[in-house]
Amino acid sequence: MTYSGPAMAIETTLILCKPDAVSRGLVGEIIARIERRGYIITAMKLMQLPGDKARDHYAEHKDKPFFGDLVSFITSGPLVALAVEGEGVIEACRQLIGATNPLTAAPGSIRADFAQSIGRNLIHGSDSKASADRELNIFFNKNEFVSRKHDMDRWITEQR
Ligand code: IDP
Ligand code: MG
Repeated sequence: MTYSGPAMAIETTLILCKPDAVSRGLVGEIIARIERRGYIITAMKLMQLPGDKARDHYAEHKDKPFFGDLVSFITSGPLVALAVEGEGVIEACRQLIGATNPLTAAPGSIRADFAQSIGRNLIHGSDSKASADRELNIFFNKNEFVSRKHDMDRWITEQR
């Protein structure tokens, strides 16, 4: 008998390489870690975020003391927004990213490997399905997503 665990749903999450990641030249490093895990990018853009979208994206933090700094920072330069698809991708990306404070982020996570400070922690990843749906709408129009398959073979060898 073969074990078959519960089928996990294919999800999409929003990843942001924040302005510090773009300025430090870490976008490729971040994307490489996501791609090598087998997740696929279904939308991507380099953009400078307008203030209203930044306030909307971080609305849950609007009453926190750091909200002003957070909005000025995220709008201060170009960021790279990505929609990333795969089984369990929301939780998996949170693990790849590491805890909010780089000092307590797990060794090997992006924040532990490349960041020092909570206000310059390089990357955003949605924290739930509801957040992902809400945030993806802020960054992408429906027609900006491409449909892709996990069909690596035909991209490595010609299929005859
Ligand atoms: P997350 O990015 O790990 O989901 P959140 O708690 O959602 O963390 O906070 C959003 C962002 O706000 C963080 O990534 C970080 O850049 C910033 N932030 C969170 N807490 C603080 C703080 O106490 N001081 C300064 N910035 C903070
Ligand atoms: Mg968050």
